[in-house]
Amino acid sequence: MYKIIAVAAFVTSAALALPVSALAGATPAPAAAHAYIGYPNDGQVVAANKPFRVWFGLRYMGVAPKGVKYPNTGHHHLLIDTDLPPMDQEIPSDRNHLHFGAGETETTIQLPPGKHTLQLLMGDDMHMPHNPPVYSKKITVIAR
Ligand SMILES: [Cu+2]
Repeated sequence: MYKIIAVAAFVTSAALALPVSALAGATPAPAAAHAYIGYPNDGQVVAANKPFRVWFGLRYMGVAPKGVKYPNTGHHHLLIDTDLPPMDQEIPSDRNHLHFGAGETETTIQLPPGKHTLQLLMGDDMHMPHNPPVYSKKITVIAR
């Protein structure tokens, strides 16, 4: 009788574990990996409708172009005025989710007047977030 109860408990915990593992992509990332926006700074004022440079920072992980599967690498995605996308799906590609599939570590963007947010999210060779996902702090820039 005790044996049956133990098996039932195991099955329950295994079933509960499934949705958790589905919250990230399949490609592992080093636990220490860390993305950050080197420029602009959080709260920085930039000129509206004028190009400015955004620097992508990454520690304890490497950059590889899209389609290249190599351990502990990925490519940058710049999220503009949006929240993090689902971590178990391919990162969208639109004006709010820019892919840097050539392995770029900086870009130039311009923003209309107002308050905007920028955030980096790493994706693997298939544009999926890693496990655990590697993303920067979301920063605010003011364009005026
Ligand atoms: Cu991508």
